[in-house]
Amino acid sequence: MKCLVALAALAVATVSHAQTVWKLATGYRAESFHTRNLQQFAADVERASQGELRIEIHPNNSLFKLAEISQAVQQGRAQAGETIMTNLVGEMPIAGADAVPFVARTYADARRLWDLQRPLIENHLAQRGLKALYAVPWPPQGLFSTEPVKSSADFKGKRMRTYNPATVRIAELLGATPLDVPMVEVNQALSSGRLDSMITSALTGVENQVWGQIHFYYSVNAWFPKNIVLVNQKAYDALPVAVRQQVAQAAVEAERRGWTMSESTAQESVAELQRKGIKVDRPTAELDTELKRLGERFSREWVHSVGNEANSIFIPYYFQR
Ligand code: PCA
Repeated sequence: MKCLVALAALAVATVSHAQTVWKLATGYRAESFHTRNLQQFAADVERASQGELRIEIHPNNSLFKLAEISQAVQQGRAQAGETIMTNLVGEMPIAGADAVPFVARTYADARRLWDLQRPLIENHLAQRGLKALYAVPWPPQGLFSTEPVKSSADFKGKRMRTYNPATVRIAELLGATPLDVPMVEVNQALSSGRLDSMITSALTGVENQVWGQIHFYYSVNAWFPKNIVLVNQKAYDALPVAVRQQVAQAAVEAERRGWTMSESTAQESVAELQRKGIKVDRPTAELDTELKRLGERFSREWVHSVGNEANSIFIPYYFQR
């Protein structure tokens, strides 16, 4: 009898602690700091919820390709995903705010920009049945080149790697030919001689071991693109209230931790490029002026195409410091 009662109690306990498993897709490598941060987030959630929610991470485009992730989460084909925020611009142009060149030049700027952008993004996501958990920037975007670059004339007719609409437009404005290459295929594209230059973080250069072909890195700190971690709202709402709070709390911590990881990775990566023989330099005065002018033109076009929401970020960003 005693044994039966114990068994029944065990069954009740098992039912009330039914485990939910979320699949979380990301387009970046398992070793990348964004993914390590995700692993920590998943571990925190599992521990806080005492195993009620387990988040299974599928890195490196293995479950869905980077470009498909937000749609897959929206359609519930994965419960959660991490993508680069600029992948959302087709549906919410304001997601491109962090890729407008020369707006945010420091981590503190990037933080202020995200604080202003966040409510707008959350609102657009909510209309699509999605919820933002947290966002973390990539280190600042610098210019890599196989040959020295003195001015914008050096890009004419050359092939520039792109990863979002903003980098495509920049390549066009520089007179280069844009070539879309996923982050995890940069090394391959360089090795097969398909690229002359690219704008991305020093970290992405390190992860792709670009030193075989790339010999120059100019720290132009052009912008801080962010990755965003999304969850399907229905999947979130299906969790017990306590678990929802644990997820939200772990997300706050993941965001804080991710920004710190990004900043320390930024410095380490530039040093690593240098150790591998890449010449790290500042842009020439001429290139610097040209890039700033390009940035202004890009900003004007961007504000014009996005409209009101762009102003609602940029006006406080520039005037309410
Ligand atoms: N790395 C990613 C996005 C921004 C970055 O620094 C990439 O190059 O695709």
